[in-house]
Amino acid sequence: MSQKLITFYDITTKAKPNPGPSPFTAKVRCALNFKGIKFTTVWLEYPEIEAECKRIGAPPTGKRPDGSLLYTLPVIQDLSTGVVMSESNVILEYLDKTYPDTPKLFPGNTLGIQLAFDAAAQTRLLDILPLAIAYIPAGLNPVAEAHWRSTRERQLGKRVEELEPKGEARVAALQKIQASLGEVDGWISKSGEGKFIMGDEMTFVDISLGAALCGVRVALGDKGAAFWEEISGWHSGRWEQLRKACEPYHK
Ligand SMILES: N[C@@H](CCC(=O)N[C@@H](CS)C(=O)NCC(=O)O)C(=O)O
Repeated sequence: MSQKLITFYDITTKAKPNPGPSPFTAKVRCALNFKGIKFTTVWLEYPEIEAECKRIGAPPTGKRPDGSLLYTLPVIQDLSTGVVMSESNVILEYLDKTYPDTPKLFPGNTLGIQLAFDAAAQTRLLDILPLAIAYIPAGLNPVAEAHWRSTRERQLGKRVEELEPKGEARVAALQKIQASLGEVDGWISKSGEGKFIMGDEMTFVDISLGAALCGVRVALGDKGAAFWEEISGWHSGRWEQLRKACEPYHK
């Protein structure tokens, strides 16, 4: 595969040319690199996403609270097949089927079981959000920050900074995160000594979790480094190890 077959739409942040904090675009970026599929990135600011998705025919992925269609990234356009797709897990499934000679995200018959595992694990990871979300706006360009805040804060009914627990509430939130991640660590540990859910072989679940952790680390930046240090010390270093395993693909 010498030509760049895939156009990959990702979200611009101040981290550019490095990727930003979106766990969903990170998942597709990591999967493309893991598979060695050549791609070019089109970077979009948040307010540009809807118009560009409509222009290229990328389907909406949901609805906003007011009932209007929601267009999100990641999106890929595959120049070899003409396919334009949104929805990260659907994209990964497509890449595995369309490029069978590249490393497998879903080896054997593991598609269903891995999707189910990931869905359960991601709900546990979401507990991190209240402690990380307030760091995201600092990484966005002004035009994107206004859009990002207005969509999120309208839904939340408060500023994202107000979500961050303080004092005793923070201690309790950290305990909850540790317990939730502990559950996931327990499940992965059942697979044996290897770093990954399938032992030594990296597959979809590891990329999905590792990419999300890469995103969290980017979101936290220097100001939130102490929180990441804390997470890194839990569960025999499981989370930093997963993040590090994905880091070479998060580029
Ligand atoms: N279920 C979608 C979720 C993607 C998603 O929520 N993307 C966010 C960025 S993290 C987005 O593009 N939001 C557009 C907006 O807020 O206008 C997927 O897995 O691809």
